[in-house]
This record gives sequence, C-alpha cells and structure tokens, in this order.
Amino acid sequence: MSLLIKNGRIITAADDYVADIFIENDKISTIGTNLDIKADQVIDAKNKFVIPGGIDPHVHLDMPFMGTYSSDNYETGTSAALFGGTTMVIDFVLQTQGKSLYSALNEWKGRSDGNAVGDYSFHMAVTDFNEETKSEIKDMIEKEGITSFKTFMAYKGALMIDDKQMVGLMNEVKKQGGMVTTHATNGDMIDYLVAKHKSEGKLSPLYHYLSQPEITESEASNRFADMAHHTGVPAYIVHMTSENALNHIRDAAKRNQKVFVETCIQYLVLDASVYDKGFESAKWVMSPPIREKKDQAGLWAGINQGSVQVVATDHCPFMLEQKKMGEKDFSKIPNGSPAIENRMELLFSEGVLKNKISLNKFVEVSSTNAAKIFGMYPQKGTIAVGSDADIVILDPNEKHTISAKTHHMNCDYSSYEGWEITGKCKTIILRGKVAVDNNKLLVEKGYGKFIKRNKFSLV
Ligand code: DUC
Ligand code: ZN
Ligand code: ZN
Repeated sequence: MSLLIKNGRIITAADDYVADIFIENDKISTIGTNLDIKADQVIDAKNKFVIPGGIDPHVHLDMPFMGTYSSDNYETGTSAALFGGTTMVIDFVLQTQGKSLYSALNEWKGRSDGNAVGDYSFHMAVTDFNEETKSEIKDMIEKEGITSFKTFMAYKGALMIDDKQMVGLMNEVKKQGGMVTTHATNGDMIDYLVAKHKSEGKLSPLYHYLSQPEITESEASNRFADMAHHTGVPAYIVHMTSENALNHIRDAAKRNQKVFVETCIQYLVLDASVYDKGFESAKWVMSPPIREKKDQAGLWAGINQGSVQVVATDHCPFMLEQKKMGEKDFSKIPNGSPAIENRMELLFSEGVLKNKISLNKFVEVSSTNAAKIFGMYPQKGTIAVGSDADIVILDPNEKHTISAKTHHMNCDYSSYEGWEITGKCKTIILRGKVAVDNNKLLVEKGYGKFIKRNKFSLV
C-alpha cells in the first residue's frame, strides 16, 4: 500500500513548510516538493495543515475505579481518540495492593488485547512497592517495553503509596532506566477536608472542589520534586492544574533539575465556575479539580516557557447514571470526565487561534514531547522519513459545535456541550492507513497496536 499526501502545509515541532509526503506501507518514505511518484491513493491537502498524529499519554479506558468502570473501553476510547486526531494513547495499569505488577498487567491485557482501534501503550501504576514489586521493574522495562511507573500521592487505602515506598521505587526505577510519574496531591490533607465537609453536612459537588485546594497540589508537587532530586530519577508530574505547583517546578529548575510537567486540556480552558451548578457540577468532578482563571494563565505561560511540556486529557469518562452514585455524597462521585476526542481541536481552537500558543508549540505539546519523554521518538511524534505514518490533516477554517449528540466517546454528556470551535481534524492516518476520513471510521477493532517503549534518555 502506498499513499501520497500532496500540497499540505507540514507543521512539526520545529518546521513549517509546504511539501508532499509519500508513504509506503506504515512508514513515511519520502518528503519533497512536487513529488512525481505513483501511489495507490492520493490525498490533496492544499490549504490544510498536516501534523503528526496526536499522542495523549494520560487516559483511563475500561478502568475499575470507585466501584465502577470508566465508560469508554479500548474500542470506543481509541476510536473516539482517532476522530479527534489522536493516533496513540498511553493508559494506566493499576496494581492491586497485595498483588503483583504482572497480575495487573495480565488483567489489563485481557481488556485491551485485540480491542484497540488506535495505537496504545501502558504506564505501570505501582500502588504497593515491596520486594516482589521491586523485582518486577526490570522485566517491565526490558521485556514489556513499559518504561514509566505511575504513583499516586492520594487515594489512600486504594492507590496511594507513602514517601518511604516512593523513594524505594525511585531508586529502583532509576537503576533500571525508567521514569517515575505521579498524581501529586497530598492525600492525607484531602482526606481530612473530605471528612470535615461531610461531618458538616456539606455534600454537594462543590465540596469536592473545596476539599482539594491548591496547597494540596503544590505541597505534593514540591515534595515529589525533592524526592526525585534526592534519588536522581527522571520525573514527571501528571495533570498539573495550578500556578503554585508549577512555581515549585520552576524553582527545581534553578538547581538544574528537570521535572517534566503535563497539564490537561480542561485545566487550560475551564475554570471553577463549573462547580456552581448544583449536582450538574458532578460532570466536572475530577481530581485535581478545575481551578481559577489565574491558574489557566499560569499554565499557558508555562507551556510557552517550556516548563509544561505536555497537554493530555486524563480521559476518564462516566455516564450520568454513574455520576449519580454520589448524588448524596460528593466523595462517591466517580472522578473523571471525557476529553479524549476534544483535546487536539480544543487546543488548536482555544490555543493557536486565540494566539496563546504557536502552531509549532501546538504540535510539540500535543504529540512530539510525549513521544520524546516516553521513549517513542522519532518512531512517533513527528513527520520525518522513517517515522510511522501517523498523520492528521486538519482544516484550520472548518467550524463545528461540540456535543454529546455527535461525539464518539461512550459518554452521555460532553464537558464542552455547545462550544463552537474552529478547526477540524478531517483525515487521520495511522501507520499508513486512512483511519478516519470525513467523520467516518475506516479501520476496525484490532488495528490498534501495543507500542513497546524505550528506556528513558535525555530529551
Ligand atoms: N483523577 C481523575 O479524575 N480520574 C481518574 C484518576 C484521577 O487521578
Ligand atoms: Zn490522577
Ligand atoms: Zn489519571
């Protein structure tokens, strides 16, 4: 199979030029102007942007959580991702406390194998670090290609590890060549505030927000950066939401420490007024919660400054019926919201078209940096000869309205219902195959491939 994309404006993290791209099988084989090569299929991309397929390194598909499962499985989640221009996702395997990493990996493979439409990989979430877990780290990296280890500094009794386990894990992961990532919020402080609000009869979703003030995140981010500095492990903070947490990472840079920072699209475009809607606010109950306008501004600035490298989603959808589990108690609302399909177009419309970030920065934070940080570059994350042909053709002028009625995520609401945005991912190519064209899915369940990742190397 060969495919020729003609006349597109190719944007990578570094370049911006008009050229043709010739693809043979799953790889890009030639890039040049006026290519005169016979191809099985030709796409005219005149007046369109041609960008690397999006990579969302933070999603939760078919995840058992808070007494239920996230409502997108590998098929619906990765196909919705494709519709929105994301060709690869990284999901999280969650170790069950008391059990091994391998038993969790096998459980996750049972749900994902043969079911994905788009490409995917796993982070391993270590929720119980002990001698057995320690002995599995090397094989995770070398045999499984799972090179990043997620930790939770919150969700005590289910997912949280203490600082002793954190430092032990960091030392082992450093030794084996991996990276440690974290959900950086102070679980004990949050549990105290949740109990306090409940004892005062304050049970609405607003108190989810008020139980996780900015300090719970900035304290944990600082502590994590200090422990990473002490151990020397490559470190990454997931879903950062707040200016003060980011300021601690800016401070860490002063001692020449690099802590990678991810934020998520919702923290860039929404503010805490979403918690003023009574129980409807359950739609935006996620952890950490949506914050203030000043935090949005701080995160956009952090992106431009290079202190925030990745924009992900923490896609973790639940149906409205599932959200109702917490109708009488905010602490029982399953945490999470849908976004896997909206990330690229929102970032383009709200970021690029509103002059907050450049086109190159858009590509960098939606694809290239995730590929580099998580050991997949240049196979993924760029448009270059020899790279996987994961390509999005984006019409920068097409306007459309976000709605649960038309989205492809298995979720009966949208966090952005009625938002009018400009810019549409029209044609999505995954490993040389047209996977979505003009709102039609052209590949099947099972086309998505598990991508083994490399050890951490300086990016
Ligand atoms: N936060 C969420 O909102 N959902 C899943 C897990 C998490 O950390
Ligand atoms: Zn989290
Ligand atoms: Zn998450």
